[in-house]
Amino acid sequence: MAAKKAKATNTVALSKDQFKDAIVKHLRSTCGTDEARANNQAWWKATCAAVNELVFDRLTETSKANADKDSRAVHYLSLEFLMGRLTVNNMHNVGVFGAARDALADLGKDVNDICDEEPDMALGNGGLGRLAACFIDSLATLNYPAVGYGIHYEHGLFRQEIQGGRQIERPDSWREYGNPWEICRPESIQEVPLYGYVETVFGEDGKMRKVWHAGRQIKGVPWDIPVVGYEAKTVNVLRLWESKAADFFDWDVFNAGGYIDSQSEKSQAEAVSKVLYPNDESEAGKELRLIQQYFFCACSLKDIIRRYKRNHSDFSQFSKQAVIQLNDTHPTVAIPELMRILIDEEGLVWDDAWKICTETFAYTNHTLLPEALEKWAVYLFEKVLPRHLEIIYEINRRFLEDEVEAKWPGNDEMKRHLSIIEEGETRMVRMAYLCVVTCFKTNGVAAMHSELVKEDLFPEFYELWPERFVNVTNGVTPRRWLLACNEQLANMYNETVGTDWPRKLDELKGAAKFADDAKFQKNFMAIKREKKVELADKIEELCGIKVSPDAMFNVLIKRLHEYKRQHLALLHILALYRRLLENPDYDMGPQVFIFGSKAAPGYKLAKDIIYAINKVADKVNNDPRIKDKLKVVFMPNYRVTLAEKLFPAGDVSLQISTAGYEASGTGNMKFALNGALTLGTMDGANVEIREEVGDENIFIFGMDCDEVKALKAAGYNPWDYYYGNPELKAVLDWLETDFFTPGAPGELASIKHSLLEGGDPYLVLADFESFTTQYTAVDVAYRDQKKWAKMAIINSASVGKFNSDRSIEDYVDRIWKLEKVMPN
Ligand code: GL7
Repeated sequence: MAAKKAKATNTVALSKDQFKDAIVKHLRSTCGTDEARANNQAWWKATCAAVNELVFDRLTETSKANADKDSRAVHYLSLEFLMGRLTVNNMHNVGVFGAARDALADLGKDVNDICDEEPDMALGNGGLGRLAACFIDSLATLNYPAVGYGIHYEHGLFRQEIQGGRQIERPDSWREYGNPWEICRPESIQEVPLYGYVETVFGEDGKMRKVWHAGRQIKGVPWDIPVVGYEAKTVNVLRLWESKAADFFDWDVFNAGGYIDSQSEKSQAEAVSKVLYPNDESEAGKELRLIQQYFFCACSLKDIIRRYKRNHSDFSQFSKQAVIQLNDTHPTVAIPELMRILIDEEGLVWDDAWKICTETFAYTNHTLLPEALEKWAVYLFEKVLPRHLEIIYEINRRFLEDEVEAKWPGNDEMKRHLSIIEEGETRMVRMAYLCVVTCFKTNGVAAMHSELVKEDLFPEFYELWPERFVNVTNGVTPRRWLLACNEQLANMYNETVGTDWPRKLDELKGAAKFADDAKFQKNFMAIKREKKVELADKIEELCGIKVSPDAMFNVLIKRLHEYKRQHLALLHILALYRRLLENPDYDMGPQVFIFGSKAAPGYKLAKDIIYAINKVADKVNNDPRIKDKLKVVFMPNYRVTLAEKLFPAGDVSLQISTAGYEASGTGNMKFALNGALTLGTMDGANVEIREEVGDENIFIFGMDCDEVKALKAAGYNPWDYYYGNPELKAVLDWLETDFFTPGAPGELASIKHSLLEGGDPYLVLADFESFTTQYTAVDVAYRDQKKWAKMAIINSASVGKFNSDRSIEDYVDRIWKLEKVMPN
């Protein structure tokens, strides 16, 4: 096995001594210091530079091979890439982690301390952005030609501080002191027009043309982040655009003494890539956000076309060479932009341009939440992108008059219903409709979600074009989410099933036959305990709370949203606390509830829920009466780096969204892979996890999607549940007292009100009883450690399907039709 691993990497990897020399060299030549004076930051940068010697060579080789072969490539357009840290992952992928660790140790440094210097690259909000990061890792690992395109935000997702139990948002500055992984490419700068008006002109040939006279130009500067495939020769690129003023400096204004004025254009232009919008699953609805979307689509399309033109003199082969995947509707404006380029700049006729667009674009839907389905006011489009609005109108006219009319003749109501333009007081562009009308494929992200996309979200479009709708179940990269974050379990698997599993995750299945083996169970649970000890230390360091690694760790980590139902878990905690107070001998094993979550800054109730968790935690953790049987922890600033500590340490993975609302989830996959048992609803990918691990190795509770729909249709009344369950009533009423907020009654009341007067839109009260009942079963199961070990092993060994490499192969097979270019 060891020989096999060496063979895969020894052509390029460095030995420990070579690595040591490289670090020392870079301390001097790259960082301008030496071993005696360098601080950890310099050691980190020198280490990255040493890794980059391998990475950059492969990057150049990959792009040369792609150019030489003129290969078809996927262009993954995403407003978010939640990369986290890159150093450890890149070391693993390039095959030098061991050499680097040993080299640093020889130099008196601990690899973990050095890698801890790296700030998270948090250019995303949550699951959607992290999925994009996993996908580009898999694309490189599988040697597929691919480019990720996004925005080089100066500030990523805000840093969360907790003060007095409340969330405070602080700016994130991930590249304040430079980032060794990115390369600026001034040779590929693009200009982006904005605002202005459209003129109709007639050429000498009598043909009509449209000319967009832009009111402003901004510049897009590309920054490339290498994306290293695991034990693969491919290094792809994530290209992120930074906005700059087109004329960097207005000298006339400056010379006339107007320094401030000359700076204002600069700062306006730079505002475009300044911050990531922190809204998760809700529409941002701001002019700047539309400009962000257009800015990165325009830059990316110009880049794609520039590359295409190196080998082609017309557009006849364009859709054979390029497939563009729209990661949700955020990059939809790329559609009218490509039409504009082809017609206005390249001189194609409408039908030819349209054919190219419909063969080039594909769209992934990531949510059914109505508030997350983007709509842009027509007047805003008219102001910022006047030519694009004309194009959208024309796409819509042809769609309604040709396709809708043919299918539903004379049906004006249907035309109104399916129109890309929504009529009303403020006319709106429905971006998802524009996607479905244009794209050759529309996919959902889990089997159940893809069915709902067809049945509930786009039923008429599905009737029109059933062949366009496909499913691609999400996945996660096992390199980051097992190999790099859980070295102990990774090593155990190396010894049990060999070392191919980081690519072929199905191989873990080989470990399932040891699920009953006492020795294997002991080792597996010892590793879990080790990861729990590590997490307990972190909890004490960050929160000052002592938790026992022998307690059951229940973990709920994801963005805060009512549909994700963190408050359902909170009500359950209150119920347990109450039971313990009423009966100190109440029979339960010691339990720790661990939350990690950011709330969108403007989402009041979400922030109230964070506050409530912290207030309940204060009380519960310091109540001697319950003898440490229950602990509640809210870990501040949940992000990829913290997630890497939490997933390996979880015993119970809470996936408790209202059925039908969580499109997929990906944390559910990371937990199962690391041996946690899911307590979840029949929602998103939970459904498929259950299929893989078996009904007896997962705890399902609550209503399924059909039951949710039926209850809503019948008229849901949360008061029935309030009056029907005395324990539920008691814990809800508790929130109104000052028990958790001494001297300030009512501070937690907004949660109760949202669940009663507010109508409880996500059916928290309806699922409460089933949740608490199932939790008792989880507690009982956990106390039988042999049984639990068996279930945990089966979970970890059975989730090979959720490798993001499999997702990518599905995309390639069903949508992208790519061929591998680099040899392995
Ligand atoms: C999301 C879904 O909510 C989540 O269930 C899914 O796993 C993820 C990736 O497909 O996409 N949709 C969405 O808008 N966000 C998500 O995380 C922010």
